[in-house]
Amino acid sequence: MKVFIGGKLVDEKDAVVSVFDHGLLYGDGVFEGIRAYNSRVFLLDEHIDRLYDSARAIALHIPMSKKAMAQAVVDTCKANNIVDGYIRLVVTRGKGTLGLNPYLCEKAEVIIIAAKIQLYPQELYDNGLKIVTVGTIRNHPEAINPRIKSLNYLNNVLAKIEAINAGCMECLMLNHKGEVAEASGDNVFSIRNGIIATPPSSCGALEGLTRNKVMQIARAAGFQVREVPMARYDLYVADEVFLTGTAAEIISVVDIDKRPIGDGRPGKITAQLAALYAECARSEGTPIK
Ligand code: PXG
Repeated sequence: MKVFIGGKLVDEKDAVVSVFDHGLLYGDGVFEGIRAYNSRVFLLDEHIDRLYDSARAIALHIPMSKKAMAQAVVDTCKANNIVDGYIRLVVTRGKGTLGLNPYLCEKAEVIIIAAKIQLYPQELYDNGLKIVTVGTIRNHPEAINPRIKSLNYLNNVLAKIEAINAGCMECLMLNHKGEVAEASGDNVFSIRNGIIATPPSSCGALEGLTRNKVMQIARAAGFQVREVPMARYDLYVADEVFLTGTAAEIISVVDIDKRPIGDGRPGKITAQLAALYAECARSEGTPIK
């Protein structure tokens, strides 16, 4: 495997970072998870825009133009013969001292890995996920704003640990006000009486690109889509609930905190949206070749 690091493509074994990199020492950096389908990079410009917004929010200067970054993603895919794959784009603060001061770090490090991912087994796409609400709340927006896709993912990791300890593969996270925020690595949607709803990013959700795409697809298909604050109650009484994410794509939730959602089976509208999403994924995007 070839990895992009230090401005060039190198062999996997030579793709190393310093132990003084603040990405490692402090989780100081930003990242994106991107999909490639059918030899095209899906939503590439949107991912790059979000990456640069995240970097701006943490006062991190990315030493490459957006155009050069997009080209580097495509080149890394090409070098690894990616047809369908998962790309991890990471920008760390770079090598610094053992002190916190990010201004002492020389230069941000840009890393691009193009590989594969399968988040959940097929069985869970067929039968749906069971999730639980966890005690770990989403980061307070004035501590680390959840809209920043930072390398500091302990908040999400702690939530994931609680989910797994409870026998679930994903969880529901609330914000500091007790409102529904999102899952540990996915956005959450409800459907009731044909109306599709998801919490606004101000409730502690990452502005997921899959979320945005699903809202766009749903509106184009004639559904009413709302971004509204939600309580767990709204999910418990929904007809359908599903999660969205680049890695997870669209997956039904059939049980939350031991309340079956709807009839306890993956819903019809969710399946319709998943089919429309799959069609976009395979036909849109930036060509790799
Ligand atoms: N919320 C959070 C907190 C995320 O990390 C999403 C929502 C979905 O966003 P996109 O833009 O991908 O639709 C994410 C992204 C994992 C994993 O292993 C998940 C993400 C990133 C890295 C790893 O579950 N999700």
